Amino acid sequence: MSWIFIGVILIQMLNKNDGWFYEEINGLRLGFLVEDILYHEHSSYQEIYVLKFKNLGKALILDQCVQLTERDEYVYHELIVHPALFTHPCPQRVLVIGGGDGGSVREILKHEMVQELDLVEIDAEVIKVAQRYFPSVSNKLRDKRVKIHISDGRWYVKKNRSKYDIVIIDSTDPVGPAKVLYEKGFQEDLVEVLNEDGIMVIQSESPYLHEQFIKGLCDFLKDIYPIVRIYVYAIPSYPGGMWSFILGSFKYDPVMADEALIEARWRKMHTKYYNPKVHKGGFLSVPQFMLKEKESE
Ligand code: SPD
Repeated sequence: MSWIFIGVILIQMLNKNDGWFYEEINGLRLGFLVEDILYHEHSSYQEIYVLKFKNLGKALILDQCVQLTERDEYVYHELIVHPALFTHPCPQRVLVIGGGDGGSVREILKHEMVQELDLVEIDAEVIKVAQRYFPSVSNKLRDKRVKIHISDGRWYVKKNRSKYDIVIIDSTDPVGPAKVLYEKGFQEDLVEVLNEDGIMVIQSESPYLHEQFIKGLCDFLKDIYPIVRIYVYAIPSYPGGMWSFILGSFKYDPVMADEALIEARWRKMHTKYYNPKVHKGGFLSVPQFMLKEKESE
């Protein structure tokens, strides 16, 4: 894209929004001061922006929703990956659905036990953009353990016959092409690609803005997995500032995981947010309003 064109968009954006990018959701507006527009395209699936925000660095925006900023992406990516991978005693085969920016892949490959990692991303453009603008996030996509499949996660899961220890749903919000990933039918299909002691993690939106959505998701996941745990964390660039993940497991409970064993494995890697105390604390400090028992009182 030419610099003149980028300049025109920037001027239009500045005029329209006073130089701010706003993400709007359920009556709430989260604003980011834009320093530069680095990329803008419509792929076959979505509108893609790379913006430079003041203080937060470059940001990847898909269909007007911030997916990551350089400043705080590690919070999301460490927490979508490590609680599950440390709960499983020997995670060797991992499947990521979505996650074309490579952040989850980078975190998964910190685990020496992982031998094969399949990444199923529907939109090849996301991978290209991440490799061009976010090298610190996408830098492990070319690792020899990683196999990239440009495909719809739903069809990949239906057709695939091999089994995984861990499946991570690192997708966009539950609208458009990603909506199906949050439906019961897809989650039931996932069981077929998980080992008997497998673990699934899915990004699950804002506890404040999507309370009913989270409850619905937890309810049907409980029909599928004997162990379902939600955990929350703070991330400044997502609306509401608090975000959540849900973990479903057939055998291993993250709350019961041996802290000394986690500690021994974790000592061999570098993380900025996750540590063994965060692991336990995340699952044990779920706000009361999110607990089903309270709701039914
Ligand atoms: N509303 C933002 C939800 C973001 C979920 N996906 C982030 C993808 C980062 N790999």
